[in-house]
Amino acid sequence: MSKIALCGNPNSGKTSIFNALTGTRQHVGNWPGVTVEKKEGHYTYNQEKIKVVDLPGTYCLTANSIDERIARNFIVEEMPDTTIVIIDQTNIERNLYLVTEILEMRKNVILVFNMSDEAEKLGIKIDYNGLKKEFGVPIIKTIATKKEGLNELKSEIKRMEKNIKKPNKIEYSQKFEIFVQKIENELLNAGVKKGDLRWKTLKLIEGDIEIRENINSGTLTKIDLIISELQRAFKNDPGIVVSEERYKYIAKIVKKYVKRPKETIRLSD
Ligand code: GDP
Ligand code: K
Ligand code: MG
Repeated sequence: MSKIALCGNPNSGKTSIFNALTGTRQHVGNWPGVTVEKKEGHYTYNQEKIKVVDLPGTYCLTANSIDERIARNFIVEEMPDTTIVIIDQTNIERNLYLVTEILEMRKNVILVFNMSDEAEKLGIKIDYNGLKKEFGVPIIKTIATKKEGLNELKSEIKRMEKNIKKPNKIEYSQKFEIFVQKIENELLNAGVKKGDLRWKTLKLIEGDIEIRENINSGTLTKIDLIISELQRAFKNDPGIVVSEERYKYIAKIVKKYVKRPKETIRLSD
């Protein structure tokens, strides 16, 4: 049975998508050891059973809160066959932050651009084909509350299963990438899997305690030296540097692929 995970910002429409996919075939429990609600369900497509897990809503995937840790550990450890990110198109910059993190972590990602009705009302126009090429992952437009786009989503999930695909690499500034490269080399020497190098490097720059715990102290010492170099070069807290790099990238692609009336831009400021 293949397994898919739904993640996204709070209020992006995750639960609505989950309900639309699974209907009444769902089970609500708790994540092990914590009182955070865990929703699982399934649906059948072409006689195949697909398991769906609704992850806690998060804006990013640091180890700072229980919700973020649950979502991240599920994505990293349980390795869903497909990871679906639900995006509220009326709040695209903030929603794309999580997208950059997921794209760095996982193969087989589908982006669901939800709230298409609200976006249309606000006059937001998105070049979905452009974004699809930029990210190298499928994009499905939905109105979860009306079940619009759900069949397309199911068929894309099916297609993904047979066609494992890595998203395109997100390139940050050259100045920043030099440090990323150096840390990736240290992690590679320490035996970290190739597919984990980039996201673990960014997490280490953010100071992520859980990732640090799993790296030998010799390697950590070398990495910490590179991070202090970075701090000096950017004259800023390394965690802030990472989020600024992500937002600079997001601003660049939003400028390229999203058109909004001026009033909408002012409202979301
Ligand atoms: P979650 O926090 O990500 O699980 O989001 P929910 O599924 O609970 O949705 C948040 C709110 O947005 C609810 O009031 C939903 O009814 C509403 N909603 C979800 N999807 C859509 C959509 O496509 N269009 C509109 N207009 N509302 C939606
Ligand atoms: K709403
Ligand atoms: Mg929910």
